[in-house]
Amino acid sequence: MSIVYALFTLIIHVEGNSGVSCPTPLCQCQYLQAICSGENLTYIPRLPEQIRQVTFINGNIGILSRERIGNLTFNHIEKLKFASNRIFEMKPNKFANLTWINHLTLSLERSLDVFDVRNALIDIGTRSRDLKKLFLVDIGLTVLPNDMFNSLKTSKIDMISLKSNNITVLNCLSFSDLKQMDELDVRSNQTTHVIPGMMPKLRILFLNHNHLNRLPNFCIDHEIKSVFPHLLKLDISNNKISTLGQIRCTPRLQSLIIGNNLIRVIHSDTFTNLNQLTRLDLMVVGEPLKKIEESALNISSLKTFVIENLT
Ligand SMILES: *[C@@H]1O[C@H](CO)[C@@H](O)[C@H](O)[C@H]1NC(C)=O
Ligand SMILES: *[C@@H]1O[C@H](CO)[C@@H](O)[C@H](O)[C@H]1NC(C)=O
Ligand SMILES: *[C@@H]1O[C@H](CO)[C@@H](O)[C@H](O)[C@H]1NC(C)=O
Ligand SMILES: *[C@@H]1O[C@H](CO)[C@@H](O)[C@H](O)[C@H]1NC(C)=O
Ligand SMILES: *[C@@H]1O[C@H](CO)[C@@H](O)[C@H](O)[C@H]1NC(C)=O
Ligand SMILES: CC(=O)N[C@H]1CO[C@H](CO)[C@@H](O)[C@@H]1O
Repeated sequence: MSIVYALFTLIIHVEGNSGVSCPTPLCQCQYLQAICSGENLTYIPRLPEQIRQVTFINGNIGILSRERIGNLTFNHIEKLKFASNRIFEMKPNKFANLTWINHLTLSLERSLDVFDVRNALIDIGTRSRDLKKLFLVDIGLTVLPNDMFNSLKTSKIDMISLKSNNITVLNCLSFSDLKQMDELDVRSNQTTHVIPGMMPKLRILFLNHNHLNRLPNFCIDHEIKSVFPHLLKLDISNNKISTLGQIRCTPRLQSLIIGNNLIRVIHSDTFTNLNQLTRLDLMVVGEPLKKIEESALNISSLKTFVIENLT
């Protein structure tokens, strides 16, 4: 039965697509990729069969619905990107039939409602297990609903970028059901607080260009357990951190980028728990940094140390 069904859909698929050529000048197609753009991009056109990656940029799409996205269901779309298409509404189920998606990007769609975005993730999460990378960049996110990413817990998601939004509180509990998360990028937001939440495989965390005035707490369970036991790289530069205590609960940290904060003194015990640190970047700590206490930089694993403008 399932073989018959598979053959049947295959035949429909092949027939359905044969002879569809690239809808120029709306789109440019090259090998597996199509890029569609411009003022005349008010709908989603049908694309040649081989297309697996599609970008819609600088269009005027307005509303995304299942009907309007229907033309994409003839392709095996793996990477889908919408950037600056004046999308202001996303109807339920729009992505439900796109079961091969592994990269999704929504960027510069500043009129989107956060609940529409959450529902889009539900569409994808409930149908596709393949989603690996999610980019929600510069779409005006401020407060994330607690269940924002819940639907992705059965997916293979390993990277989320929330770059260039206006998120003030980063609640890591929102990600703790996503067991494969390797990288989280929250740079260029307005984050003042990070709520700790276990992310057992997280290796890379970007928190640079935010409004943090202290280093987040990476410890739970009475300060003995790390929330990010595998964190290798932390970029927390360009914040408003004025004092650094002893950095704790990041046992595997190899690269710490901490420049451009308001730190005045680096105390001798600051890095003593970082036994695997190989790169420390204090670039342009500049004006405020007056003193590095003796032996603070006595880190035997250190290979690269960057500093500038120490007065
Ligand atoms: C959009 O379509 C109109 C009418 O077909 C055409 O005159 C115009 O050149 C198109 N604009 C672009 C950017 O392709
Ligand atoms: C699907 O694509 C065809 C051809 O590109 C177009 O004429 C049609 O309007 C599209 N359908 C929708 C629902 O946008
Ligand atoms: C999309 O999926 C629905 C069921 O979820 C189905 O009825 C519909 O025919 C599908 N559309 C296409 C174009 O495959
Ligand atoms: C985000 O913050 C910037 C700078 O403060 C502001 O100009 C912009 O309007 C804010 N956007 C939203 C969606 O709140
Ligand atoms: C540097 O640390 C080592 C042990 O890690 C210690 O033996 C040594 O005395 C320290 N040197 C200074 C100058 O503090
Ligand atoms: C501190 C910081 O860089 N905040 C940025 C967050 O992202 C918005 C863009 O959405 C910028 O305007 C802010 O400057």
